[in-house]
Amino acid sequence: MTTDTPTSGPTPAASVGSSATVIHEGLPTQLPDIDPDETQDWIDSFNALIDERGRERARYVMLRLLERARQKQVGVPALRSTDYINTIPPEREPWFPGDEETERRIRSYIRWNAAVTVSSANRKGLEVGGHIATYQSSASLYEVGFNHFFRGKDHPGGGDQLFLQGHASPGIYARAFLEGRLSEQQLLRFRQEVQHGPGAGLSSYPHPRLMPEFWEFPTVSMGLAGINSIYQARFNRYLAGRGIKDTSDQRVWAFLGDGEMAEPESLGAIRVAAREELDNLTWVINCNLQQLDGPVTGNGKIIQELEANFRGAGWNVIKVVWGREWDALLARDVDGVLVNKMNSTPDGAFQTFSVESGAYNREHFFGPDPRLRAMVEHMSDRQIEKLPRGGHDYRKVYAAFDAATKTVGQPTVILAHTIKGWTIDALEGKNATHQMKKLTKDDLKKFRDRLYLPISDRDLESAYEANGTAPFFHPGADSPEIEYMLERRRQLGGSLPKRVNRSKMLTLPGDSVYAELRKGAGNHKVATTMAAVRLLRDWMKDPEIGKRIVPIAPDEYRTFGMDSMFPSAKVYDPLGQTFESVDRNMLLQYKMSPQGQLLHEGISEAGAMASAIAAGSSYTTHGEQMIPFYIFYSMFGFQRTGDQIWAMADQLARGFLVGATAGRTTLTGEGLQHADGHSPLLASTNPAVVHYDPAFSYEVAHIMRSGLERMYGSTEEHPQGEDVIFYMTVYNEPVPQPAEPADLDVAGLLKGMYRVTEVEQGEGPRVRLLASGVGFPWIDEARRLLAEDWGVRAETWSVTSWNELARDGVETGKWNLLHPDEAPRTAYVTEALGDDTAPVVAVSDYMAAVPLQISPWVPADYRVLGADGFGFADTRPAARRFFQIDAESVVVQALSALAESGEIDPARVGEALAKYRIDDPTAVADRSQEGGAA
Ligand SMILES: Cc1ncc(C[n+]2csc(CCOP(=O)(O)OP(=O)(O)O)c2C)c(N)n1
Ligand SMILES: [Mg+2]
Repeated sequence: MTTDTPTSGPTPAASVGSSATVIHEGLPTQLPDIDPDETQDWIDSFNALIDERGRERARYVMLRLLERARQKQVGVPALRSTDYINTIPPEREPWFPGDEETERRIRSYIRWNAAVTVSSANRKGLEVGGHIATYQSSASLYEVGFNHFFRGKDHPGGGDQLFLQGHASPGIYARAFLEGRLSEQQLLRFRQEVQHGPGAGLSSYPHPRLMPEFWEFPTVSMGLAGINSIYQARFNRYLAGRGIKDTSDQRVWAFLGDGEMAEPESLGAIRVAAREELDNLTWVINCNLQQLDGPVTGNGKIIQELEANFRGAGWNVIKVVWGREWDALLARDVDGVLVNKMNSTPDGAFQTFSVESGAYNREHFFGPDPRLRAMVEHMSDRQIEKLPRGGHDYRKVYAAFDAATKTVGQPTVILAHTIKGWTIDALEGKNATHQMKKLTKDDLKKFRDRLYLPISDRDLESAYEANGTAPFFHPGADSPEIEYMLERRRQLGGSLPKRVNRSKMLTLPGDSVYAELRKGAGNHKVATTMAAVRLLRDWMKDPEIGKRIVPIAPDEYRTFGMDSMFPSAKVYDPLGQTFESVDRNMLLQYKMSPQGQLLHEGISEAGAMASAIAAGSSYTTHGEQMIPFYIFYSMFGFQRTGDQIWAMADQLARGFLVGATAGRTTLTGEGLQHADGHSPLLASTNPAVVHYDPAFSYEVAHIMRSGLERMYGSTEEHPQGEDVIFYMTVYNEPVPQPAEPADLDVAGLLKGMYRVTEVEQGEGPRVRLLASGVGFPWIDEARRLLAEDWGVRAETWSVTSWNELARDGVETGKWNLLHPDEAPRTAYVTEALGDDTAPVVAVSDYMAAVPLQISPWVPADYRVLGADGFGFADTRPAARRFFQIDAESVVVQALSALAESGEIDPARVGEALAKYRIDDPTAVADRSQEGGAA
């Protein structure tokens, strides 16, 4: 339990691990009253207290009783919200070990340089935007962290992990400038990452991909820092549980905005952090009561609302609402009028009070109640105006951070009340701060005065005339301030943020592990999902990489045939298994363990993605290569968590995303919401994602092997592995699995297409049929029908990746554009299909746009069939007939192409249509299917 926060946290009886954990708001009234007279005495005396001393006093006594009950370990339910005051009372604040005045000066320099960075990025003719006000509200929060708490990469414990508010980046750059990590020129090139050459500019927000030695965690998509930080902290525990790394002395810090808390991903996983007792996690929410264009909850109180949410979820909550100047006032508040005013003033009003004068505050905040007015009679208007919010009081913030790091058994959230744009008069508390990106000469002068900076009017004006901005300020590398801040960072393990890659590459398994899949399945039909899981299981037995694999699934392990891993690999749970499982007598019983390898995420694709990101970036965040293998319903991958996959790419995380039950017609019976006809297209939009859609188990083997080699192996071009993510779509439909052909074109397979069957010798028209994934059997059948019924010879191609083929085409075009004097290159599709003129018909279980991606490079008549439109529930044959993607539809499409080119009599197309009735799904009503259940 917390030592410094007497009014926070659940009661000891409700601590995790005890049976009372599940009681959230229980009242003991259902217990039989064993002494009604005694109970009545207590109630009577409480009534008397209210009658004689009033409700305020009664409330006070009740709160004291609750506090006492907690101290005495009586399990009363926790309060969900407390008064609108600091959680840590002044008498419990710890000694502050720093030099407050030096740290104030450092903060001033950083504030100044941060604002000038943004302002100069908006000088005339450049105008690339930026946020000024956010960092000004959170400067104290960050600086307490940097000077006293955040441990760097060289700290013996391994260092802390920082998720920073993305649009506070100017402040983080400004600190790095003072520390000598960034130059003035780089600050001037904020948000200009290309025009000055590679690496010369600074990225707008924390983008590890763009600044790979600086930023570690991308955060600016609101909400993702919340959920990702929780799963990062959990993954740190997992690494320790698995015996891979001691992470016990590492802390995850996440800085978030109060507006950002409205994103479902912000609050959606907080119960996970509480349930798993993540006391290695601290959130700092910068409660400036504003988002971009207005108040967060003008009529409400965001700090109170968040407090209730977090307390209800089981977090330790520390509110830092008021600066020290309020302490004396609160100490005199014997009637509770001040607290009452604080409790009942809505955020919108506080925002107004923050921009108005002392006189206005005296009149409207203190004024209406004579007792309140009297409380500030001794103060000048100026003093009243200067009464600060808690998040700007360095010592109060220090006390909160200190308490957070000493809290055991719970994650902590610090709710810091701040003012947006604090210290810049032109911005403070205004709704339109986001629009103001540039400071005028006057604004800058006032700002300088407020920060007590030794910059002369002349210097300021001449810089302004020269480039529309102010000069940066650096006190000199040997100034006491810089020496102080550098010394603090040395003590704490080096500068932050910083990204390092200290991992060792892995020795990867050799041929033998792939032999099984390459053998095929003889007469059996096997789904590609089963093939992938089979190989995964064999990988997990490998002495080198086995323990580094992190299987992840949101609830669906059984669906994907992975329940066989339960008894051996076990499900990770920090508490182990405290109960006898219902299936304990079964072979494949559910088994939990603190050393468990499987991450079983509940029904949270967002949580599963956050785990995949943590595992996939472990090579850099922990120096330990881990291999996430995240398997999910393909519909709920890119469609639902695409933004997280984008962040995964930004974080340079690697790993396998496996869209199982892929396709619009394979997941028979599930229908519209489940039937994925487009995830390859969504995947194509992420530049780091390499998508494959294998048809055969031997293709699965080559693709998974290539993924391992590219991401976890060392090559000349990528000695530390490639920053890509493998996305593989696999199906639950059993299909024939031929053995790998002896002369398999592996290079073609990995580039995206290779020929499976050659056209037969002989006379007559020819077509070429292309299919991916589960569509291959359709073209195989079409080939037979074309030959038997229509005398048309067809060759078949397996397209393993429409996306990679299209990318190659685009890149080839660009290369040719830039090299007019050299022999033009040929796109791989064009090269593979050669100068043959036979028409090409493509089909897949996705919308037509997926195969259409390659059309510019197909050197012949190109026809595409696709599953366009919403899915529905029915058998596979019915669905395929409905979309016109089955074998018969391929035949009609092929004939139609041949008729148009004059190769066959056009009447034959009508004949085929009449024969197959491809426009009529009822024609397949009695056709059976196998292996339907998902
Ligand atoms: C998902 C997403 N939506 C919108 C934005 C645009 N955006 C950037 S900052 C911001 C306001 C953030 O407000 P808050 O979280 O309160 O942070 P503050 O600047 O007040 O500290 C918004 C909406 C974004 N970055 N991400
Ligand atoms: Mg805000």
